Amino acid sequence: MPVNLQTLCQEVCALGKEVGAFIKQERAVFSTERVEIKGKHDFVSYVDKTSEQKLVSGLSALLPESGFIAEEGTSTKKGEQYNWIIDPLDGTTNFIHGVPCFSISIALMRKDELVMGMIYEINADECFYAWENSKAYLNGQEISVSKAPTLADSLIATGFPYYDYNRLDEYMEVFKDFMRNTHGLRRLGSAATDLAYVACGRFEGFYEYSLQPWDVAAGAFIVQQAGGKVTDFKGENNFIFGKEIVAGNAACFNEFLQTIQRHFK
Ligand code: 2AM
Ligand code: CA
Repeated sequence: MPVNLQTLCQEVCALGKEVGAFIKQERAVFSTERVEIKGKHDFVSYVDKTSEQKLVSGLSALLPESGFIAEEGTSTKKGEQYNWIIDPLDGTTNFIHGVPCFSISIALMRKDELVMGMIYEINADECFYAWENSKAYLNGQEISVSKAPTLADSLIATGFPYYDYNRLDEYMEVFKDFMRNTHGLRRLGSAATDLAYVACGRFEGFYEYSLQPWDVAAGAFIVQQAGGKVTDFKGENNFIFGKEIVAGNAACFNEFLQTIQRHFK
């Protein structure tokens, strides 16, 4: 039977909100003693892992033949046609410190193509989503990227490098350039939320390197469906697995990308 992506997307939103309620409830009783260290600056807790288990079991029930690319490795099942790319908690450092910006991010790929994205920002109860050939939505309202025509009219989001410091000098040059020539920069600490904010026009652009597929897949798709553009730093399409992403509104995307390329050679 063909998959009805619109219905599936509604079910994914409901699942995201349900797991989001669990994360919110755990945040209220969370203690930093429960944090495990995956690597330098790399934290995870039972909240990330339990949330991922809930998502994997819920998504498997919705689409039994599907496989997973999931941050905490709950399932490594590969789907022949459909694979979910999921981050059960994007913005773990914020979660641990009680800073209210963290999201659940779920994308669906059919073969090599993104066909659905859902980001649920838990604190503001904001659910961003889109499916193949749809518009993009925030809590039932259609959204679109901003129409700001130039970088000078733009608010730009980024994430700071947390490893691969070899590229830090280039990163800082881009940062200085945007500091001088835009409305300013923001660093929320959740790439999924940054991308959702580009999709609904709060930010004109977002760029970061060293991100993983589960940080960006859903958000990149929602930005595209909201009329925005997404590439890697070369201006090409390898932004899900290529660990570099530039996303922005259509109007000033070229200026945005050129600024990044001037420094990241
Ligand atoms: P995470 O919270 O799921 O780990 C912020 O720059 C982005 O980078 C977030 O989407 C965050 O996702 C990701 N990230 C991954 N590992 C990180 C780390 N060790 N420190 C900061 N951000 C990290
Ligand atoms: Ca995560």
